[in-house]
Amino acid sequence: MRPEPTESVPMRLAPALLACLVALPAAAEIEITDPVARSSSPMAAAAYMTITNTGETGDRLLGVRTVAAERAEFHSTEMVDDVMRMRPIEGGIDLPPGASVTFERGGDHVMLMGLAEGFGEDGAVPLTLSFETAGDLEVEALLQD
Ligand SMILES: [Cu+2]
Repeated sequence: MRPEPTESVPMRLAPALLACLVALPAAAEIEITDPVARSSSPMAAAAYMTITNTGETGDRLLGVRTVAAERAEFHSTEMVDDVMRMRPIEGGIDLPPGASVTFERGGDHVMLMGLAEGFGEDGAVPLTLSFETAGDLEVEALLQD
């Protein structure tokens, strides 16, 4: 007797579910948790998440790109004379073994400028994070109000 061939059913995943799934990294050493995005104006948005190097070798976050905006870069935030100033983080971000970097509101963040038409229409923003060792990892940041 032959086993019945299993039928493969193409699935359309809801963005929320997708956001969970992409937390499983392509390279096992980098873990990305809670990726979310928030639009601050019709022109710009920021993305937040925690990136952890769970491996035993160091890595380095080199850059970010997206089809959802003209420009994507890492920013730091600092208070200068009671004014919040953002500036691009140059030269990548080191991730020694066991280290995490957290992008969060009011702190370091992923800045998206020149939002593409239909930005976040399906409730998520696709981001590609480039690592020196782990290579490119895809993330779907869940769009929040
Ligand atoms: Cu910024």
